[in-house]
Amino acid sequence: MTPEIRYSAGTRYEAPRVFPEYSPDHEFRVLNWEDWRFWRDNGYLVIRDLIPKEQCEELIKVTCGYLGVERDNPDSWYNITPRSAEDPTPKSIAGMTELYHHQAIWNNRQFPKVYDVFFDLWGTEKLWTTIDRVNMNLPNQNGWDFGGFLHWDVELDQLLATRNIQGVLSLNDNDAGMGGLQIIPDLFKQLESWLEEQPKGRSRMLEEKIDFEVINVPSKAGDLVIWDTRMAHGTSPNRSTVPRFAQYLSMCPAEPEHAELLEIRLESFANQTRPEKSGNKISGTAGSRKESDFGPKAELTELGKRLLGVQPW
Ligand SMILES: O=C(O)CCC(=O)C(=O)O
Repeated sequence: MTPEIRYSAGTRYEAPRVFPEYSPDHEFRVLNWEDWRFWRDNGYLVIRDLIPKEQCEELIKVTCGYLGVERDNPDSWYNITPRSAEDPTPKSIAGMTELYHHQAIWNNRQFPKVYDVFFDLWGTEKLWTTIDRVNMNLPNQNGWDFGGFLHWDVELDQLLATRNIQGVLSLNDNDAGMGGLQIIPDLFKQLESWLEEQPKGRSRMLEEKIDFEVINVPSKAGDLVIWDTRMAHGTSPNRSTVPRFAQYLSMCPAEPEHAELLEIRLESFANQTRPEKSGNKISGTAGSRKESDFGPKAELTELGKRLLGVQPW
């Protein structure tokens, strides 16, 4: 039986893909050879100052507006109960906020320098953006207690064959301990032998203590942090007094020949909803708040239309 195709953020993480091979004299658009080497050796990379601070600030404002909270008023942050199956509020305990299509989100996706970074990473011009959400990860205080999580987004039996890039754009400065991305680079480097020791069918959630160091990746507003999908990763607890704001953002080779996926993407944009097919097991539950009640459909540039798929490459 062919396994069911799984989609995440409007893309297919397990699609058969290859990373390009470059030589030191390769002409990158944004990255350089040292970045490239670091990325391939360590499975993650921080790309500094990619998005102007004003665009980050705008999206923080939009996120707070959508959630009905005031950025500088801690009393207002904890009014939304974390999403559950019985109560599909627009935000999870980890801060995952069900907002996908606001103009401020698309402005970051269709920002040409972001596209140029992913052109460098994939070595092809024909890219699609992920259609992913934003995050407001609250400080653990006032009884709010988020312990963080670590996981992979693909099943472990598919992991070694997967070539995919995930990414998160920091909207505010994110020092270690402020609830940002956490990863395990040493496990990434020894993944094959570690997997050999795992029981068949083990979960892709990493809940037990392991011998590898878990690191936080500090970043500044406007930095994009990318990681290889084979990297165990997740959101860390916020032990500061300031919320962490971020937008999940990545790109991958376009798959217009995949009619079902293209339809999911176009419908998601047209209806201002999360990209999904019924039965998708990866994403969380939908928020109760509708994006279409919150703002008009985003205007796309020529690049944005191609990154969505409404305009072919
Ligand atoms: O909050 C983060 O930076 C990590 C998010 C994450 O685990 C994911 O996108 O799969």
